[in-house]
Amino acid sequence: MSVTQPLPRDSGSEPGEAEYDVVVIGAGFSGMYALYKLRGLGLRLKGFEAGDGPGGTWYWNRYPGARVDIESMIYSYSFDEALEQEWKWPEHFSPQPDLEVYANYVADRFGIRDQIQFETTVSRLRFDDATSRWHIGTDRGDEVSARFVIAATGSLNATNIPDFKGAGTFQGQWYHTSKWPKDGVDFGGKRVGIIGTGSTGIQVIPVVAKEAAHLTVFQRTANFSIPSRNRPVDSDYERDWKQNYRKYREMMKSTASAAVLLGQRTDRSVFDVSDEEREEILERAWESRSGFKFTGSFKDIRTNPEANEIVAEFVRRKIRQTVKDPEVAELLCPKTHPLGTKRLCLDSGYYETYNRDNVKLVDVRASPITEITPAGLRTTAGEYELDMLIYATGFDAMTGSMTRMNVTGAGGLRLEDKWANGPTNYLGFLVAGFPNLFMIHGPGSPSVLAQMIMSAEWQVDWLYDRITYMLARGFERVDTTEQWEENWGREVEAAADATLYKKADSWYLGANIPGKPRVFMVYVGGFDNYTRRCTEVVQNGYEGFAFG
Ligand code: NA7
Repeated sequence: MSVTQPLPRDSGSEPGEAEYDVVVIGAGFSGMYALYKLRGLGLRLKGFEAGDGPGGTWYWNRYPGARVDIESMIYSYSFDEALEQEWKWPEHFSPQPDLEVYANYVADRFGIRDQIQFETTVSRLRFDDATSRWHIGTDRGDEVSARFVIAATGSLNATNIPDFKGAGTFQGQWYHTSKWPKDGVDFGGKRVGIIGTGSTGIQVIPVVAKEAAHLTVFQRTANFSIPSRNRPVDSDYERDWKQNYRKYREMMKSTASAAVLLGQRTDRSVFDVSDEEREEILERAWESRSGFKFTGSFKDIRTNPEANEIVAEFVRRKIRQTVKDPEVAELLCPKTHPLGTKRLCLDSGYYETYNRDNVKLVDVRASPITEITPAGLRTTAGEYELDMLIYATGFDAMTGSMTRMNVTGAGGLRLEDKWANGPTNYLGFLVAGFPNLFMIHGPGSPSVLAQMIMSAEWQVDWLYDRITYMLARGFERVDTTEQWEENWGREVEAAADATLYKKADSWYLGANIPGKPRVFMVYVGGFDNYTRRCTEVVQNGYEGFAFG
């Protein structure tokens, strides 16, 4: 599409500032695609990325065992057919290095790398009401201005390191999984401690256990995990995908997860079948090689507590069968939240790891961590001596990457203040009082609950159309109102209320960060419904948008 009215040059930048039309923050899969797509508008684009390479999540999370939990033929870009055909994924569920290689390949293949300034963290964003421009400062002293800012900053980017007493006193090595050293870490001969048994902990624990002299796992909440049954991609499977990519991508768009293809939405209830039949269905799903399809076995797993409990008990039986020590097995059986209300984990030999002689599981729910000591870690039950401590303690999810940028909107409104009681926005894209600032995978969007590459492509395409619309009509700014934020907030809340999600103290709710407001931050109504709603509001004459 051609732009009829290019943005005027000299449009309100301050002296010394480099002037752009669009600044994209973050060079993960969303940010890279935004830079690629918006090129078509002939605008002056600039990308900033804190890392020294592209990939976002798959740049930062280079801990051993890091692996995507959606099949790679699905979890990959769809915007370029030649890319789909020429790329070869070695494994069904790609490990981090393969995803990083892919990100680098895409950055070079499409000339995106040159648009990005790496090793640069955006530290300040200020909107100027008079000129409708954003002024952007970085930790390297850059001062630039832009009409539009696209925050492709990731849902899980701001690390959470719990504020344990004595944390600075530890004499050994320590790491957070999402800021893992590029040169790797040698666990040989070490007594390692890992705090956290979320998706990350469950991936890193089996690998560390094999290499370390001893591993102590500090578990506060047992999580549900199912075997990924990862394997090399075989040629028949690959051929089928490559021959049918267009059809499959279209099918993905009409699903809740933008991912799973066949048989995803079933009408079958847990209670529609006999006990034997149910066991057989679950057993097949457990043995199958399709990851999250396990929770798609019945329609009511996510919504009905009794149905959920029956399936949860199936998983607990599997844990008890796998883990030889009954006490350890019982500790590993999740009992604090329904299955799937925290991210279901896909593992490679997680439960089996607890059968090793060099692995100890410590229950820090019963005996909480009281302090980090020079020699290790102390709980109310005693001290554990360690040479190395790994924090697999997650993220200040959804909001942290935004608020840590010091964002000031119209009239001096600070995003941190605006979101003091939880993030508000319209459609996950726009925050009232912060014109021309667009979020990809923002709070209130499907973000982590839909396949994030397709979801990002869809959101960027949608933004492209909105920016095109504005340029064609000479609009300089777009904002929304608190009323529309409230309306959207109610839709997000209602979607969550229709499920069991709120029954878990998850990061979806901000419950993992002490003091963070308890607001459900992910739109769980499904990618299909989300995209339909976003399309509808445009068709209804741009409901909720204030152009100026
Ligand atoms: P998660 O899922 O937030 O897991 C963090 C883990 O760290 C979890 O087991 C927490 O226990 C534990 N944790 C956090 N703080 C503490 C303290 N203070 N004491 C003890 N244990 C603690 O992060 P991940 O990185 O594993 O996964 C994030 C997402 O990445 C995942 O959902 C996928 O979408 C991919 P808790 O459960 O809070 O009791």
